[in-house]
Amino acid sequence: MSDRIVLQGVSARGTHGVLDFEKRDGQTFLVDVTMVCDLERAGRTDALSATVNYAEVADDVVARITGPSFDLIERLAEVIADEVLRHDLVESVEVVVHKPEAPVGHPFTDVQVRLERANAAHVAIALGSNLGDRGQTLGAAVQALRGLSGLTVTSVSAIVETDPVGGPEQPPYLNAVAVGRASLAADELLAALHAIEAEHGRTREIRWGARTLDLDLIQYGTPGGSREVVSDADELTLPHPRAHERAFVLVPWTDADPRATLRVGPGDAGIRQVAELLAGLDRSGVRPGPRWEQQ
Ligand code: A4P
Ligand code: MG
Repeated sequence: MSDRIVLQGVSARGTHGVLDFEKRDGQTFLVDVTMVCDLERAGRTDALSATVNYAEVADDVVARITGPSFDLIERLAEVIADEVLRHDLVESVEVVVHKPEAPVGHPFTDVQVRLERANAAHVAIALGSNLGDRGQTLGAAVQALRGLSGLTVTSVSAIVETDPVGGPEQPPYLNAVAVGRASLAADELLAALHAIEAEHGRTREIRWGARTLDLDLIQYGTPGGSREVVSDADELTLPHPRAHERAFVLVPWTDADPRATLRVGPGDAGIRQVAELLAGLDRSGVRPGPRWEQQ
């Protein structure tokens, strides 16, 4: 694939840097984004919906430059790459962050960080625990997810404590959601999640009963995108059939990814913002949970 959209020199003031005055006074950052994507359909149809809107990408870049301060331009470049890769059409992206006013201590013309990232299926994984040391188990589970080859975890929610929904009488849960990009196929990812559950002493006696660790694959692939998997198979139902009605999934999911969407029915009309679905749910059983011990 050699088609590309190149957006160069998007600039704004930001407060990224290690030194106090950089965080206080700010300086100019410039960003170049090169998106590798198949542009033939856009070229044939002349439809904006068949391509990536570079004005939207520029908005996202500026929002990240002017957003929360990072110490490193490596981190700024990484979060910009994550943002660009939300567009399913983008197969890979190169991001360059320039910091021409960096405190280098000598005359210089530019310093830049350049990174390249490949796209994959965007996934959401729900974590739950209501037996044993729940916080410790969730932390270890996130570490195990980060260690999976074929999965890049891009964001993890805060932990929430939740009243149990369904099943026999059981203790309250800690829940969280991790989102990322998977090059593992959906069934391979589910098998990896089951292996992590098993490492944490999960046994399956009572469906919906208490458990040390539950890892559910909520969604595989962006709804409406080329990598989306929809399945009604018992061994792997996608999207997860109960996620849309569960505040204990949607609250942490919007925390990890405020712009997440979920398929609740067929076609484009069946794709909904997770934040919107959540607005219609009773959230009274979901409370802030403990801080992450480690992840
Ligand atoms: N399976 C099919 N689709 C999927 C999928 N998308 N992700 C199959 C994960 N697994 C999927 O799951 C049973 C079978 O579902 C697996 O063999 C898998 O191949 P399980 O984890 O063995 O059993 P489970 O967790 O008891 O069932 P399930 O259906 O995952 O239960 P839920 O719906 O997740 O409910 N209340 C609160 N507050 N917080 C919770 O986390 N969790 C549950 C479990 C109930 N109440 C809760 C919570
Ligand atoms: Mg489960």
